[in-house]
Amino acid sequence: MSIVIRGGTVVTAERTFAADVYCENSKIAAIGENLEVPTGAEVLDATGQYIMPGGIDPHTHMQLPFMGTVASEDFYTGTAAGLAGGNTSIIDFVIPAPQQPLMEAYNQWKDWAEKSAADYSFHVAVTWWDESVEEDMGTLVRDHGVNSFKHFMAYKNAIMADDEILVNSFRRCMELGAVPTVHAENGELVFQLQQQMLAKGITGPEGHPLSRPPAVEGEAANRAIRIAQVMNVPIYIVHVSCKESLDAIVRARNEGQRVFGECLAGHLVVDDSVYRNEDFEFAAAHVMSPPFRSSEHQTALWQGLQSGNLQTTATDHCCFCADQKAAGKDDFSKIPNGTAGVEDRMAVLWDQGVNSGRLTMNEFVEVTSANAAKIFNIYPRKGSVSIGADADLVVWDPEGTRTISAKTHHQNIDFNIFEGRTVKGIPSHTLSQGKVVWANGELRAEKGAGKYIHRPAFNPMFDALSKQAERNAPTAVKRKL
Ligand code: DUC
Ligand code: ZN
Ligand code: ZN
Repeated sequence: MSIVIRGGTVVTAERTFAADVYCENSKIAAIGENLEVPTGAEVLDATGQYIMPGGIDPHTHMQLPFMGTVASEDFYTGTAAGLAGGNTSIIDFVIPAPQQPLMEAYNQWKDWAEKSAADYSFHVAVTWWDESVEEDMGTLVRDHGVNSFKHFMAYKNAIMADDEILVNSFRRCMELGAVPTVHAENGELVFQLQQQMLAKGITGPEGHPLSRPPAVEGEAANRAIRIAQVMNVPIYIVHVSCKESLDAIVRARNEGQRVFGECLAGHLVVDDSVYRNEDFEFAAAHVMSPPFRSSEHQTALWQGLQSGNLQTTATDHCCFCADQKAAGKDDFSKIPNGTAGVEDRMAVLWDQGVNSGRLTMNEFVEVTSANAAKIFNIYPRKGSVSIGADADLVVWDPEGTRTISAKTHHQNIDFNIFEGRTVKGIPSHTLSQGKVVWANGELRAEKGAGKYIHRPAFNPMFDALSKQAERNAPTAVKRKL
């Protein structure tokens, strides 16, 4: 199976140049002008279009069992919808129930993900702690290509990781060469603020952001970053939604700490007025955590991306339909948290980022694929257009437009947080493993075609960190008796 993409302009994180791209056996085999290719190769005309690495969404939750229900999007429908939007890989989350062995949960998620239409990988959440967790983390890193572990600092009485778990797990991550990631919200504060809102009679979705103000996120982000500093391990903060968290990241980065930040397409363009809408279905459909914020936070997030203090964009794709959201009709704290976006992230980022001049095309590639590939150690196999890389590519039509709507999207959810937004700049074609899986509106996703991506432990970065720790190591004071 071979294909040549002719006449386009290649855009990578580093540069922009005119070239044909030839793919053979799922890999990029040649890049250059007027390439001579074997007869029989399929030809795709990309005149006037950009050839970029397919998107990597480093934060999705397909078919997640959560808050008494299960996310409506499964690994097939979700990855297929991603392909329609130019997204060719996801990193999803294995989330063990408290006391559930990590390996058991990992095997369960692997099983569910076999139907994926695009390549996928897993962060594994640490939701509890004992020696078996420590051991399983080692097995996951050594034998299963997991190099990142997730910690929910919120969701008290469910999957929340307290400071004891964070310290133990971060230390273990450092030993293993794995990156700890955190959902940064102070779970105790959220819990108590929820009770306060309900006691005041605030039971509707407007109570959701009131119980999760920016300070709640900023405190947790700062705490996680400082724990990581003491444990001498890098850290990745997922879905940074507000200035307070970003400030904590910037402070630590300015001090030389290795801190990475992700923001969501939704947080960049949707504001918190949605929670005050009188229509319960509309407001509840936007309930996700952390919540959408007021516009000054959006400005801060864009600045974070522009300055490089935030490196990745994601979606936290976690779909619940109206009948599922109705579980919180009389109590906002019971509305399943989650919104969709895996199909829309790239177009929203291009439309609001590149068309507005906030991001260059190369920066667009950085924040939609290359940086995630680097941080999670799958670069240049993913996130690049280079010889030997996986042939996961998007052919981007900068003149094409689409009006986003739940009526026409491919995501398995009855709502779209970007509803009615007309975006300019859309994928005309998506290639996964060298095969055209999206062609001018035709989705050719294949159930089970996606492959599991092994992500090796990140030893070079950790070697540097342990050298730094040795330099800074305290010594005992010799005292006279
Ligand atoms: N936030 C959500 O909105 N949904 C899933 C989990 C999370 O942290
Ligand atoms: Zn989260
Ligand atoms: Zn999430």
